[in-house]
This record gives sequence, structure tokens and C-alpha cells, in this order.
Amino acid sequence: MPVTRGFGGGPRRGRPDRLPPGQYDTGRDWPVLTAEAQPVIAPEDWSITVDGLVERPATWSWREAHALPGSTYFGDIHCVTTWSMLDTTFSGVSVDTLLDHVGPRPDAAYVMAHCSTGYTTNLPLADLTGGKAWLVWEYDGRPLAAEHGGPVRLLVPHLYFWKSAKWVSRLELMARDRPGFWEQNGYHDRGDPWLEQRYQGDP
Ligand SMILES: Nc1nc2c(c(=O)[nH]1)N[C@H]1C(S)=C(S)[C@@H](COP(=O)(O)O)O[C@H]1N2
Ligand SMILES: [Mo]
Repeated sequence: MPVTRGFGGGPRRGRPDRLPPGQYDTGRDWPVLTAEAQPVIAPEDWSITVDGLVERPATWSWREAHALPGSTYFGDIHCVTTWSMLDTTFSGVSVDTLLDHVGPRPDAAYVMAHCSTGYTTNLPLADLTGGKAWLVWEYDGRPLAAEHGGPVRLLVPHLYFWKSAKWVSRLELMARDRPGFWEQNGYHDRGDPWLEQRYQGDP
């Protein structure tokens, strides 16, 4: 697989520089954290809309999203509840690909990710561009399980995992920041695990 690993090329698992402060390695035990009732969404009933401050709002069905150039993430994920899972592989499409189609307007600076369940989370637009964010439908080469957000979730692995909205259905580009579900309940607006941005008021 054409992936770039950390310098040295050897296995990094277990190396202390692998885990952000306050995190532990959960191994292959992937916890499920869902605030709402878990929906069951058939792929043919799923779609993603990108709208708000864009030139050409667009909606992709499951089939249309799969016809876009694919993209794979290989690396780590970090949950604010202190587990990290190392060397994960997720496949889908880069958010850059969707944004290229819709054309963000110059005043677009933030994004609200909406789920069909009502869950929301806000992100700076800059955290969704430059190959840092994906819509994913595969984990470890298999369809993403429903409890982990299948058929399709957002993946923003450089931020705490509450930003990776499960059952994502809409990305709304906005001029000003607005708090999503957990952000209204005390979690940080950005959530960088390396800066330990867990709660509102953290650096
Ligand atoms: N729709 C939705 N997305 C969500 C959540 C949620 O409750 N609902 N929880 C968030 C949180 S807090 C985390 S840590 C991860 C958990 O994803 P997982 O259940 O696949 O581990 O999903 C995030 N995305
Ligand atoms: Mo979380």
C-alpha cells in the first residue's frame, strides 16, 4: 500500500511519541460511543449534501460517491475519553474531492457536519481540506459497521474523534463558527489531541 510511515520505517506501536498526552492504546478493541439511538441506514438511502457558502451545492448518492476517486487513510485515531487506536485503515473519498466540486465561497471559514440522526459537530474549514478529512465507508477493507457510523461517516483523524460524525449526511459551509452537539455541552470547538483541547477553555 502506498503509505508514508513515520521516520525510521519500523513499527512505531508502543513508542511513547505515538500517543497524544493523556491517551492510552486500546489495541484492536474499538469502543462504540453514540449519543443518540443507533440508526439503520441502507446504502441506497444514504446521501451526502455539501451546501451553505458554496458556489454549486451538490448531493451525492452512495453510487455517485463511489464513482469519485477513492482515498485511503492509514494511521491513528484518538477519542477524548482517552482511548487511541493505532494503525487504522479507512477508505472512502477525500473531503477535498467534494469541496472541489462545490467550490467554497471566499467567506466560508467553518463547517457544520450534520448527521441524519440530528447529531452535529463544527469544524474549521481548514481542518477538512488539504488531505486531512474523509467520508469513509470501509474499515480494514470491510464495510463500515452500523454502530461505527456505517454506511458512511466523516473521518477527521487529526482531531478528537467526536468530530468524526457518524451517519454523516450534510456538510454546511458557514462564515462564522457555531457549536455542534458536544461543543454546546462543554467540549472544545477545535479538539486537537496533541494540544489536549478537550473542553471549552482548554488552550
Ligand atoms: N452521529 C454521531 N456521531 C458521532 C458520535 C455520536 O454520538 N453520534 N459520537 C462521537 C464521538 S464522542 C466519538 S468518540 C466517535 C465514536 O465513534 P465510534 O463509536 O465508531 O468509536 O464518534 C463521534 N461521532
Ligand atoms: Mo468521544
